[in-house]
Amino acid sequence: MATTAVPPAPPKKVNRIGLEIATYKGSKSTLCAGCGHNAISERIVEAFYELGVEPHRVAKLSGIGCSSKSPAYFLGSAYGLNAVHGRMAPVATGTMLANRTLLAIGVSGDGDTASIGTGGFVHLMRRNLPVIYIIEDNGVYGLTKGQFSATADLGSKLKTGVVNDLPPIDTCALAVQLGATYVARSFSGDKRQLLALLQGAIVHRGTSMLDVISPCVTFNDHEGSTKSYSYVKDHDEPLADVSFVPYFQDINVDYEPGTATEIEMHDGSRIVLKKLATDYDPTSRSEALRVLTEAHDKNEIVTGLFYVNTERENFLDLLNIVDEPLATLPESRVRPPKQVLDEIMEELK
Ligand SMILES: Cc1ncc(C[n+]2csc(CCOP(=O)(O)OP(=O)(O)O)c2C)c(N)n1
Ligand code: SF4
Ligand SMILES: [Mg+2]
Repeated sequence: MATTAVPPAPPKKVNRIGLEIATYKGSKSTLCAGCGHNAISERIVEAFYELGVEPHRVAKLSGIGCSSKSPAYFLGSAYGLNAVHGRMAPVATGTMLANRTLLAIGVSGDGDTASIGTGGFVHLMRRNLPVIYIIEDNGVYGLTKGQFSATADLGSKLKTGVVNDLPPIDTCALAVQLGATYVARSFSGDKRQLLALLQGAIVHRGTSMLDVISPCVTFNDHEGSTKSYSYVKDHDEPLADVSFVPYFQDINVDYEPGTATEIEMHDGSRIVLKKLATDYDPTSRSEALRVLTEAHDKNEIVTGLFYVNTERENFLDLLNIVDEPLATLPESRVRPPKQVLDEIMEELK
């Protein structure tokens, strides 16, 4: 009797450090189907997988909100701390001071950042703490049933007909003005742009602030909302076409001379920005603030990389923080010797 040989299973696809994409996923999402936050988690999984970051090197931080639940849905084997409302920034600061070898990714909401967490946000930006700070921006407090947040646009309407009568806080303009060194806006529905911007943020050694417009399908996806899928698709004006080339891939991105800007990141990776309608210099803070102010005045949604600065010293270098996790340092390295204390006492006599 003839036997049919069972074909061998196809080899599993792995990244450059031999891990499958499943290793970069987290628990099953409990957010609403179609929520923009789910798409952002998917891009985070892809970005870390493609760059071959070891998940145990990553610390995930968040506050409270549907957005702040997201870290549960990516990098299941990374460290994680889900803090209280508006406290992602201080917790991220403490984490990086305690162990600078970690790669911190913080996920916050527009409510979590632009109201209760504003103090922590502004100080993190001005310190240029190395962290990827993502705002999953839907213009509402999704978790508490859809009240306007401080990023809601003037004139935007709730389902009940209530109109927002306050101007929005532009978290990108604030971040640029305060000193963050990688500032971008994207849309959860723009897979390509968001993935490239996330990869750039992962290799950047300073504060990367990504405001990602992320529609709330349950409370803010109707006509009259300026953060709905259809509104953002119709009004999205990308500054440039963004590509990311990691340092370990020798790829040449094709472009005509003079039609693109290449930015070399600390590790040798490159961000290539192909010009679209306008000429734009992402290394100029004043250009970034001009574009953001103009977009605000014209009610336009401009997306892309607004500002990048690979020169400014980050907070950990400024403080001369040692490489070893602080908790592992022996007493002899964290406590001044007796002789130093004696000298101080002498001076006080
Ligand atoms: C100190 C405190 N105040 C208020 C709340 C209630 N609360 C929970 S989540 C939230 C806002 C969430 O909005 P956002 O950060 O935009 O996240 P989203 O749910 O929209 O993703 C609020 C006000 C809380 N949990 N703690
Ligand atoms: S309520 Fe809105 S923000 Fe929260 S999970 Fe549902 S769609 Fe997402
Ligand atoms: Mg929100």
